[in-house]
Amino acid sequence: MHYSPLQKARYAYQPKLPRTLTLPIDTIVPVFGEATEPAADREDLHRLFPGTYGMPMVSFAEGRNTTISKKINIGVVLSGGQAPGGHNVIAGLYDAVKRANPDSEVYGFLGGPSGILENRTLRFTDEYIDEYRNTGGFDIIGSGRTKLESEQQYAVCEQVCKALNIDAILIIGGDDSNTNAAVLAEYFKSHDSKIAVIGAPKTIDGDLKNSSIEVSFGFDTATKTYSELIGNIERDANSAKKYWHFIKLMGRSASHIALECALQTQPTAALISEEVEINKTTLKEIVADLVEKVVYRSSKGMDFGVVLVPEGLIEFIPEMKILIAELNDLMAANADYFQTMTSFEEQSEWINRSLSKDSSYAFSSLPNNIQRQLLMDRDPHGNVQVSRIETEKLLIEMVEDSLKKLRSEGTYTGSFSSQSHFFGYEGRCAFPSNFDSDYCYSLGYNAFLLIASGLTGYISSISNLSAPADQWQAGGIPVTMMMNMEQRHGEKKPVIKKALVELDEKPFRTFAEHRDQWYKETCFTFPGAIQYYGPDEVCNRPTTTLILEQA
Ligand code: FBP
Repeated sequence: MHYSPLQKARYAYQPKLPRTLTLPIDTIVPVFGEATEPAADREDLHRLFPGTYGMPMVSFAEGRNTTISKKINIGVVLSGGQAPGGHNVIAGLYDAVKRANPDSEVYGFLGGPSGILENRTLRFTDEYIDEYRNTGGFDIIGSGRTKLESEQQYAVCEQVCKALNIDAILIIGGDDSNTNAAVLAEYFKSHDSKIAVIGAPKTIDGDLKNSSIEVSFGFDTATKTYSELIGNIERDANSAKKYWHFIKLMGRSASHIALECALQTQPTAALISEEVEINKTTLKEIVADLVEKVVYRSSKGMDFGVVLVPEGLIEFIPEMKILIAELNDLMAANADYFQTMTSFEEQSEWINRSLSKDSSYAFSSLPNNIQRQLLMDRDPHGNVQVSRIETEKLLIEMVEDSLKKLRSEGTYTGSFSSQSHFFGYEGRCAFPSNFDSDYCYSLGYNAFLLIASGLTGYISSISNLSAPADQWQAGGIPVTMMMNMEQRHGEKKPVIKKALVELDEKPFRTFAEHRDQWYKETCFTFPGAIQYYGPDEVCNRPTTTLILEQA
């Protein structure tokens, strides 16, 4: 095996822990706070989670722990999209488990939640774990998007865990996976099974956060990676002064990634889906605004720029949201019939006939390639896969059309030459920043303490994250406290609320205060590559979003 010098150096990196977690493991004890309640839908949630509702918040403090060295076996699963730091959650868990009792074991379920259902596991050893410390990716055990959501699946999970003598499962996932983890915890409890379920907050999208979870892991590294690339493109744009770059950024729903990258790089323009939705901005209006910026800059001799486009934008534009919802329903209800249509012409003719008048108009006004992308396979939830819709190209095409008109009217004489980019996969498996290395290791270490404290239905929580790591607070949050009831596929379901960008909070307000200046002048900033070694302010700075939120 050949290792790059950075890989070797990262293997040797010792992640920082909150001060309490650096104590000898048998001198850390749980401290229970007040009973918790969710902000809404209390009756429904209490009825659905009789065994795990209302549990107290937990933190950890110094004290004699006489039970921590009990032998225990834990299974861990990675669920959903990759996020830098996942390997360290497992390394942190493993180190804590072995520190408490070297005879305890940690198993990895292979390929995501389906690894539990199919009983595919590996048993971690020191040598195996050491190959993955402080590295990006989820290849340590692989990930998958199978949902654990039926009683039948839960019964299989119980059988598999019993067969392997597994006492607890750590589910590392996003909002849906942690919701399902809480339902599984409740299932085990109500079936008198002693198997515990603990979650860890993962997703580069940054939309699993609330008053108790300050940020999901991976957001820090992914946004720094994209910002480096955006900064490089800005320098290129500013050097050649001949291209408008339209950059689509991952983030299936929320625009946290686009907003954070905008704060780090000060682009010419950045669209924020949540603002588009609140203002009910139509596609035409979005394009008109971009055209205004292109024309203004051109009049000042700046025929170049950088525009950030969040991946989920298309679903937040009012007429597109209705169109996509109609398409999802139509395609779900006529899945077999739809499969029989072999040509795109046949499909689009049938779609146009079956849609409402407004949606049919919206659909037919889109370029062919976008229409095709809207008809592609749905994800396991029946939703359109926004990462495969080339919104950045759609915007370029529409801006070009409008500029052509202006040119023919003689009101625009500049040149508009464009380049399109999509940054998503580039950032999901990067070497985790020091922040994500430390945060993830702490989340995993802390998850063991929750399990060893006999808890279930909790999410591992590390808070006070804008402070240096030794001042971070370790604890656990009952998942039911973060839930509410939402309509999902025609049914009311308990779910962890997805955190979208809040327009009245500091990160968005800071962006909104500056964006006019950013397009009127050229204010690009160049964050450069993630630094792992060097001065604190260069290597250990959290995201601007986190700093502004906690200022
Ligand atoms: P998670 O929510 O599972 O963390 O995944 C988020 C994400 O990275 C989105 O930003 C993106 O839309 C999606 O995954 C892409 O999924 P896939 O890896 O299946 O192409």
